[in-house]
Formats: sequence, structure tokens, C-alpha cells
Amino acid sequence: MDIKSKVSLTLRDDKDIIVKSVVGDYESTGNISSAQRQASIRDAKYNIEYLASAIEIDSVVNFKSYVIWLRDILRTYNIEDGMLIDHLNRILDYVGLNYPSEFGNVVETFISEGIASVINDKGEEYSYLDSTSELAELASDFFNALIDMNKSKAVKLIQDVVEKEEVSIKDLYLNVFTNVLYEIGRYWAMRKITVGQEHFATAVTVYTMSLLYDKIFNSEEKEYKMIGVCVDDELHEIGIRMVCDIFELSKWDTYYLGANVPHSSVLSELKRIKPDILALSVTLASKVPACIELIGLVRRDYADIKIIVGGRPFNTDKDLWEKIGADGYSVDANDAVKVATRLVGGVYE
Ligand code: B12
Repeated sequence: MDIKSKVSLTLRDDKDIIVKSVVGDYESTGNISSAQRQASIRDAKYNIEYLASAIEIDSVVNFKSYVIWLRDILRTYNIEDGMLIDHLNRILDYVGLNYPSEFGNVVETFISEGIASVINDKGEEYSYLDSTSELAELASDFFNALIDMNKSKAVKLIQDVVEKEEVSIKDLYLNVFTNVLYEIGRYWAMRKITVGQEHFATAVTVYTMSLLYDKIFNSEEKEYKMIGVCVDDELHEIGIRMVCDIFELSKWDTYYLGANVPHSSVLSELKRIKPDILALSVTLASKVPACIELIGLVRRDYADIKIIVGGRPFNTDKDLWEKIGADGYSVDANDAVKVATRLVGGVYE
């Protein structure tokens, strides 16, 4: 086992003790309620989990992205950046005091880069809807209908452009639904909308996508087969749903297995369906280790199946797909078809 794997394993095994030490210290420095203490413990566990995963997958970039995301969330609660920096330093101090020095060296690289990004990242306002795309106005109208919780308006906006054949399904997926969901996530993280609004927006988007299915699924002859799946414990399934739908439009026979699929179920479907491509989707960087594990299992039994990966951690760290032993990656669902077709020796039209 290499040093990074040892460190991440140790951090996970000792998570509770580390958190007790880090959060316990806070408790003794001020008055905090029991609810605040529980929230601190939960958040500190997430932080250790993300740190351990980032170390395991050797991706400082993903840890920095996580720390900036956390900083921005804490700011919405008026928690100063200094608190986060202090928290990260406490984790580092704990590792320095309790484990061999080479563990401290590994953790220090990640923590110091994380702290540097808290300080240096400007945290400028941005929007996923500020786009030069011709569909920016439609995306913005759809977004507003969702946060107003106006389901019929949202659905009608999309049905109208589809009926008039003004927009292709690929464009709707990539330039409307994806951007809108990213913006919904940003609004949720900035506490500009509630969890309920976020869940509603997600459900209406999935519903609207399903209304397009008679245009996606047809009985045309298919040349290749693919299975699309989210790794174990990963609940974000809309990205891989889009990937599957766009493969289907490109004359692939697709098998969308959805969210949170145990490794054993993926393996049994591989045996049954015998696809040319297995497409794995990950959104949370902390689930990349599960993806690595699954790739290892597939390689052992199904050497012929090509594996492509995609999702947020791979878009954040562009070298990650290669490091974890996948055959291909693409930033979005459209390019995924090109990559896969090339991998199976086909011609992309
Ligand atoms: C909807 C949503 C949820 C829903 C998901 C429901 C569902 N049916 O999928 C629910 C409520 C379950 C959820 C839960 C959580 N979520 Co959430 N969620 C989102 C949200 C708003 C949209 C996700 C989405 O569908 N995006 C649109 C799709 C199309 O984009 P995509 O997945 O990136 O896919 C594109 C590409 O990446 C690529 N692609 C994707 N997969 C693949 C695969 C292959 C092979 C290829 C080639 C390409 C490819 O193609 C796609 C389209 O072109 C995002 C915001 C965001 N930025 O994405 C937050 C977000 C991802 N969630 C977040 C968080 C924190 C969580 C929770 C931890 C919250 C909590 N405290 O409980 C949990 C974790 C649950 C879990 N264990 O997985 C954070 C993650 C932050 C981080 N630093 O990691 C985000 C970014 C929100 C935010 N801004 O803070 N979430």
C-alpha cells in the first residue's frame, strides 16, 4: 500500500477521534449549543472524509474546490474564513502530533493548498446562466419558473420550443437543463432558495426530460450497447441519465441503471447485458474511491469492456480519469458519445 492510501485509510479509521479532538477544542473555547455541536461534528466528519478521499485519489485540485465551496457556504452563515483556516490547521496539528512524520507531510500539502485557496480565491459572483448561448433566455425563463415553483409554466416553456422544433434535445440538455441545475445548486448553497425549492426544481426538470422520451427512444437498429450508472452511494443521477439519452439519440442501445448502484449489481448486469461501454458517473469527489474500486472489479472479470467516466470531480481535475485507470472521459454528455464511439472502433457521424 502506498503512503497516500495509508494516510487516507488512517484518517477514515480515526475520523471519530480526530473530530472529537478538533471539535472538542472548539467547545472548550466558547459557548455552543448542543445543536451547533452536532452540526460541527457532522461537518467536521465530512471534511475529514473529503480530505481522505482527495488524498486517496491524489487530487489536490478537488480538495481545493471542496474547501472553496465550504468557505462560501460558511460565509452565508457569517462564519469568518479564519474559522475554516483554524479548523484545517487543527486537523493538520492533530496529524502532526499523532502519526509518523511522512503522514504529516502528505496531509500538509493538501491542507496548505486548501488554506491558500481560502485566502486567494476571490469568491466573485458568477452565474451559470450568464451565457452567450442562444438558449440563455430560455434557460433563464425555465430557471425562474422553477424557483417560483410554477411547474406548468416551466413545462410549457420547454414543450413549446420542442413542438416548434426550434431546439434540439441535445441543446436543451446541455444548454438549458444542465446550466439551470448548476445554478439551482449554486442558489441552494448560497441559501437563496430552500432545500424544498431545490428538490422541486430537480423533480420538475426530471419530469420535463421524461416528456421528451418519445423523441429519444425508437426502434432503430442499434450498433453498440452501453450501461450508464452512478457508483455506490452516489445519488446524483441526472448527469448519467442525460449521457444515456444522448447515446440513445446517437443509435446506441442504452441501459440506464440510475443512482447508488452496488458494485455487485453492476457486475451482474455486465454479465447479462455484455455492453461495449460502461459509463460511470460521479458527482461527489468523496465517491471517486468507490469508482476506482468498481473499475478494479470490472477489469478483473471483463477485460473487453471499455470504461468511461465523467462528472464533477473529473471536470475539476482533468487528469483524474487517467490516474484512476479509466479508458476515457468527457466533460459532457455530447462529447461522451464521440469518446465512446472512438473507443469501440466505430465512426462518429
Ligand atoms: C439535484 C441535486 C441533488 C439531488 C440529486 C437528485 C437526482 N435525481 O439526481 C439530491 C437532493 C439527491 C442531492 C443530494 C446531495 N447533494 Co446535490 N446537487 C444537486 C444539483 C442541484 C444538480 C445535480 C445535477 O443534476 N446537475 C446537472 C447534471 C446534468 O450535471 P452533471 O451531473 O455534472 O452531468 C454533466 C457532466 O458532468 C457529464 N457527466 C455526468 N456524468 C457523466 C458520466 C460520464 C461517463 C460522462 C462521460 C460524462 C458525465 O455530463 C452531464 C451533462 O452533460 C447539484 C448542483 C450541480 N452543480 O450539479 C448539487 C450538488 C452536486 N450537490 C451537492 C451536495 C453537497 C449534496 C449533498 C451532500 C447535500 C446534503 N448535505 O445532503 C447530497 C449528497 C447525496 C449523495 N450521497 O450523493 C453539492 C456538491 C458540492 C461539492 N463540493 O461536492 C452541489 C454542487 C450543490 C452545491 N452547489 O453546493 N443533490
